[in-house]
Amino acid sequence: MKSIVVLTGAGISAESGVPTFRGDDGLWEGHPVEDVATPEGFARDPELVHSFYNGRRSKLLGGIEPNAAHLALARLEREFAGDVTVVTQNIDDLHERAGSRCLLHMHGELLKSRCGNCGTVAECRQDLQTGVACGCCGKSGGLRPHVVWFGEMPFHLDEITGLLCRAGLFLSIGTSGLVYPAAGFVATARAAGARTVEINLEQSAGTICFGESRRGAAGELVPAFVDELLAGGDDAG
Ligand code: BJW
Repeated sequence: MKSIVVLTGAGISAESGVPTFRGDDGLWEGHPVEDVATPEGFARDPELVHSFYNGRRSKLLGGIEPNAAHLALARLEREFAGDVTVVTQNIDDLHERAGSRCLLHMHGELLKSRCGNCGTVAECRQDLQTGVACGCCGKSGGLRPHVVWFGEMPFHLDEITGLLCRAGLFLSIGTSGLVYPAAGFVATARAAGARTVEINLEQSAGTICFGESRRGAAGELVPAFVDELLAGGDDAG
């Protein structure tokens, strides 16, 4: 029995009301990406970066819910006879709230903070500010969102590479294919012999790399594809 690796991006959470990054009304709107998603931007203006993430955290905690695509992936993990791992670029917690358990957050988690002084990662459901002290080392000024910015090393890469090399199916959902190393996962999986399927509203920068592309909203296409996989019409099973 082969395994399935699912890569998700901002598009899977769009129907839950979380803006994507690169859409017309995307998350970067009003902010050059270098100001809010690089270590240099944080060093230059930590309050701006905190306010960007504080706004997203309070929105996430204020009524955003998983949608049909998140729920379908959790069902796939429960009911598929082989292993299913979701690798998400998203920092929201919608996959875990939907019930996914085998889940890797390669770009970190919005509901965690990390101390730049002692490295402690802690749950964080409140606003962060530069004056907040770390609960572990007691120093203030070092806390930052536990996320991966441009120029930083994503998390779990060795484990993800191993999974891609053993996958029977690589499914990519709602990602632009612009940001590496995630954008290169399809090539790794394909070289290892996996079936590769993309689900996206539009053509992405990575579409050409996939064996199959399905166009439309994740909330409709993911449940339908999961039904297909569980009915056994798939060569990963
Ligand atoms: C729907 C939908 C619906 C909408 N249904 N679909 C030159 C070449 C190659 C690489 C580089 C380069 N120069 C620099 C780099 C490296 C750099 C990089 O990739 N830059 C590119 C911009 C060129 N990468 C890095 O720095 C990474 N680290 C790194 O490389 O370390 C060194 C290394 C070396 C060797 C091996 C491994 C590593 C780190 C990248 C960190 C990215 N961080 C962010 C912020 C995270 C925290 C936060 O959330 O604020 O991650 S940036 C942002 O982009 C976020 C996302 O996870 C990521 C990807 O965005 P995503 O998910 O694709 O969203 P969108 O908005 O772009 O697209 C949404 C898609 O959904 C669209 O296609 C829509 O059509 C679709 N959609 N609604 C289905 N309802």
